[in-house]
Amino acid sequence: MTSSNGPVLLDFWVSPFGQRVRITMAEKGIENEYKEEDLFNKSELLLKSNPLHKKVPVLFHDGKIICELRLAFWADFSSKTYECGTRLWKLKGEKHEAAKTEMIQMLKLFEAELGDKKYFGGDTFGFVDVAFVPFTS
Ligand SMILES: N[C@@H](CCC(=O)N[C@@H](CS)C(=O)NCC(=O)O)C(=O)O
Repeated sequence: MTSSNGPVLLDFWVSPFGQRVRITMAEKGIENEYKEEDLFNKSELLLKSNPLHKKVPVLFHDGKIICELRLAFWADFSSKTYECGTRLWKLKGEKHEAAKTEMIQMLKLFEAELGDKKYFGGDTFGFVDVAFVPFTS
């Protein structure tokens, strides 16, 4: 997604969330390329790398995309499938149909996030897999 070898931070200068990342990187002495995002005209890079929230900061490193405290976010999102699934089996008619549409959208987001990877974190079974797998039943 980016051509740089080192970490690349996609951010907006005044973002407090971005500043956390910048302060941490500075404290740890990690050099990175900085890309300023225009939040009023969001880039393809932002839309593709954080498709659900479309927010900065996004950190790219070693082919990985890190945003929204990503693993915690996906673990939390997996719990939301339960709430939606509950509506699926409890409700009828239009509300059932709405829950069905929502569930399909959620699963598509999971599918896009998993991509060709074996597990959510890459090659090893991890936190998000443990969080999500029980809900597939
Ligand atoms: N939970 C996110 C929050 C990030 C966030 O809210 N970023 C704001 C900038 S400070 C943003 O990108 N807003 C764009 C929008 O709301 O469209 C994180 O921890 O990174």
